[in-house]
Amino acid sequence: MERTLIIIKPDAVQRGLIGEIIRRFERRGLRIVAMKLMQITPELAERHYAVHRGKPFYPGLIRYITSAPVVVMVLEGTRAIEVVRRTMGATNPAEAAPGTIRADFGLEVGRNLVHGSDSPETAAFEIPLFFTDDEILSYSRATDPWIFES
Ligand code: IDP
Ligand code: MG
Repeated sequence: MERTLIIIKPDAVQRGLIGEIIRRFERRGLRIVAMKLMQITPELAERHYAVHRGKPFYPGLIRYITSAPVVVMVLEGTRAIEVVRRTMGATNPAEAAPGTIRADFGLEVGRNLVHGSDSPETAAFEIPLFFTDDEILSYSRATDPWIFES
């Protein structure tokens, strides 16, 4: 069972899309194991996006992600990292497949609504930036046997 970090970015929160985005992950069967509303500080943004430091879009990216509140979540499920990335769509909404979050609600790469960890290593790095161990819950749902085969 994999875990992945999701950020519902400032544009999605401002546009009233929190529920719509959570709904897509929830109905997929992914289990929410941590969730909060917060405003990302420049220090946290720089740690989270350290791999992009020095790129032309980096200053704008830090401004964007710190500009207003976000919802951060940890989702758990079978191949959760890949499933979430496919549900989000390609980084640039103009190139994302129809039916994905980024294609259905976005137009530009700098306003692409949602973040999801891109690998198990990235998820292991990102999750502790946003959540302490005791903020991540272990629980089962009555529906789990109808979603997970074993
Ligand atoms: P990802 O979010 O799909 O993993 P990354 O390449 O890791 O995409 O880029 C991180 C974020 O930086 C993107 O989600 C997007 O918000 C922003 N970004 C990436 N490339 C560009 C760009 O060329 N212009 C503006 N923003 C960009
Ligand atoms: Mg990325």
